[in-house]
Amino acid sequence: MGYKIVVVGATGNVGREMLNILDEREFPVEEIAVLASRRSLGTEVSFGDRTLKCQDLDTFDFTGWDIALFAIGSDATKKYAPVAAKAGCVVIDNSSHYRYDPDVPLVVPEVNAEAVEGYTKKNIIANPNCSTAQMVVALKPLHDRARIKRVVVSTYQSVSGSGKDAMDELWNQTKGLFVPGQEVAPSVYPKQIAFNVIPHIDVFMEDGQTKEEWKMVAETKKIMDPSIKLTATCVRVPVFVGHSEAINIEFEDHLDEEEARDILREAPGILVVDKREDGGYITPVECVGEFATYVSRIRQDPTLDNGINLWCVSDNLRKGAALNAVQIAEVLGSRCLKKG
Ligand code: 11C
Repeated sequence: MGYKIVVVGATGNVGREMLNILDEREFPVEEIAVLASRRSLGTEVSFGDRTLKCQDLDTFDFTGWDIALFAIGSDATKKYAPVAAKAGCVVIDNSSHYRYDPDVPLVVPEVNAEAVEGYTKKNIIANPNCSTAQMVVALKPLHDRARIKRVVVSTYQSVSGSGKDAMDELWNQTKGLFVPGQEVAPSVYPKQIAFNVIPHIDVFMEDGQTKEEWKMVAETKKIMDPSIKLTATCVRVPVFVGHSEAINIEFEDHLDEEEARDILREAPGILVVDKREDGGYITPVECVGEFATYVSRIRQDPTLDNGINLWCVSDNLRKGAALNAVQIAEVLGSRCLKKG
């Protein structure tokens, strides 16, 4: 016996990955519906060896469905998630709309799986931002051992985080730079992304941080520990898929780099690739389509009493979005919505 699953936003980057991952992980699906906005009605998407036709989100009746994986923008989520939740269908939401709501758990299963049980207040569980998800997977086992005081993180985020139009902009702008007359002006991004980097993700806030940077702070505190101090600089890079992060961590207690490496090797969701030689680390193109969060370049920070540096890479459409949402559904199923 399986679950009746709805994927909302099934034609987008994340929605399609949700379908792939439900299939790859053999999630017990009894019935599945794929929903999209009216302009994508009838669009076909793949689910394993089946082809599914998108139905209208506006008129869909969520009654009798168990779990809805939402992968649509915040405004649409605000409108439709309460409709699904009220009909008794548990929403797992990938947008930022509910993340900071104290009545909605924000969950990364490797870190705070038990928080899923708080879904009952609103029938909604939030999925974190991609840059937070992979980082907390790497931070949690180290925090458990040596208590993190402060984190300084710089991100190198792929354009798929901004959606399909941004991937097209990188592709067309890159080609256009070599073909006179076919140059492509920035449109999704405020500056050229091809052969460039842009220190700006999401909107600017009053204090000079961007919202992406603020999210990393707020979400780490909610998922892991409110006492952790964190400062981030988030940068868009001309990579299609895969976010990378250079993370500097200051601990309360001393943590030797060898022990940090051993802890991370044993930690759930992590693969350590850390040979101190040419190519002995992971880059974003190598993590595409993978489930793991990769950690490389683990080393002592000699400028701190108790400091470690590391490099963390993951598929932002997977661990950063669709995979984490499916993992939440797995935990919800095994802890709260048992079938059979
Ligand atoms: C990016 N992290 O790479 C963003 C995408 O809050 O879910 C996801 C935004 C979010 O642009």
